[in-house]
Amino acid sequence: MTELDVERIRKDFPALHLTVGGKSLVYLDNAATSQKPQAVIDAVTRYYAEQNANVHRGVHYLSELATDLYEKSRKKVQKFLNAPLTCEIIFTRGATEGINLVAQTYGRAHVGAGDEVLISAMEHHSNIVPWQMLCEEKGATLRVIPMNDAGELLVEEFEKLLTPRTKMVGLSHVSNALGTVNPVKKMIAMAHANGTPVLVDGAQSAPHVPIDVQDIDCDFFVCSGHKMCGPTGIGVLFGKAPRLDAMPPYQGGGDMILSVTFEKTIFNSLPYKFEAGTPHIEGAIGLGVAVDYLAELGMERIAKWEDELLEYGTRLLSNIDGVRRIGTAPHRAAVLSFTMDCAHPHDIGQIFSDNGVAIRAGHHCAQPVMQRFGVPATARISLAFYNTKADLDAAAAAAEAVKKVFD
Ligand code: 7TS
Repeated sequence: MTELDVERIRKDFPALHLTVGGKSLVYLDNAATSQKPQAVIDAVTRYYAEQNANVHRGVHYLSELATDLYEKSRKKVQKFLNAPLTCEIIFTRGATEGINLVAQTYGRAHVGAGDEVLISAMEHHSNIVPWQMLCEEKGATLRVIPMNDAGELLVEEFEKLLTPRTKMVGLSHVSNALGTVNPVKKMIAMAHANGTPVLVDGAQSAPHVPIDVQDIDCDFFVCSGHKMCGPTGIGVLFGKAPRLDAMPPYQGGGDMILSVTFEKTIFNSLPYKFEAGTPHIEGAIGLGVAVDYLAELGMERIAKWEDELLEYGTRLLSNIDGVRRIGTAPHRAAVLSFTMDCAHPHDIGQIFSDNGVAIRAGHHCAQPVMQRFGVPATARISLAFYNTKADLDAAAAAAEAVKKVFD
């Protein structure tokens, strides 16, 4: 396997060449959102300049062109996730909307009073709150798979929590707060042995590791385009066709119907049943270009380079006195969360920013993770394939600057 030519790749990303406050930007907040390559920016601009029309309704040239581009993107995403069928790819606003869609359709139809929904202790709020809302509505109970002090899920506890009452499992593939890569394939097999479907939150895995929804055998998989070099406001829900087919629609409106009378509406087939209204056309087109871009670099190569960066960054941080790493599982991806004895994470984030280094500080929309580790917040470095060891050197220098100010 040849290695990534990171210096060449960086030329594709205009934002990586910005200066902030007179310093070259070092962008290490990729878990929040990734930067975009010129090809994606161009695709979005081209759509508005040369291809703009609504999809699935016009017989005129532009509408057919826009529809063709929109549907080609669906195929590209299908290939990227290795989904068996194109109609199993639903365009959403993002991972959050995908999870809400499943909770409100599959969940409402299958979870009843006394049932249980099982999620992990390291979920993002978007894979907690929709299930909590569903459980409250239905009189069901939300159960939580615990984790150890390294931030690894306790798989044997998961097995014990699976009972005939468990109607749904929601699992993050990679934790945004800890970086832990969860053994989803194994856990999905265990859930299936219990007759329970599994939704995998791939918001933090799809940008970093090869995804094969057939291999892991998940029932649902969600991800966000903006974390994968694509536009904001576009994401993907993969669902196994028989499950999606049996689910009621999420929203009603145009495009999701075959026929409407005041007495009765016949819903459209997959995937349109779940795409009510005018979709985010340029977002889907841009996402298609983004997944092509990632696939051309090669997700295996991306994962290998990011692993090398993660190891390098972990070593740098571990050598700084007073740094506590949060999330020390052996199998992690792209995320380095930490606290420092001398400063609050928000102050760390500010001083990093003063040094041109963009990281995130806060609870990362994973407050239960913060509670589990007894911290109010963490500072978080999160990587992408276009990052370099020099970026991590700059982060380490910024951490030393924090110590100078606060120690
Ligand atoms: N799931 C995980 C694991 C995430 O990390 C995020 C966003 C989401 C779901 C929601 O994605 P959205 O695109 O629908 O908003 N995580 C982060 C983060 O770590 N920092 O900012 C957003």
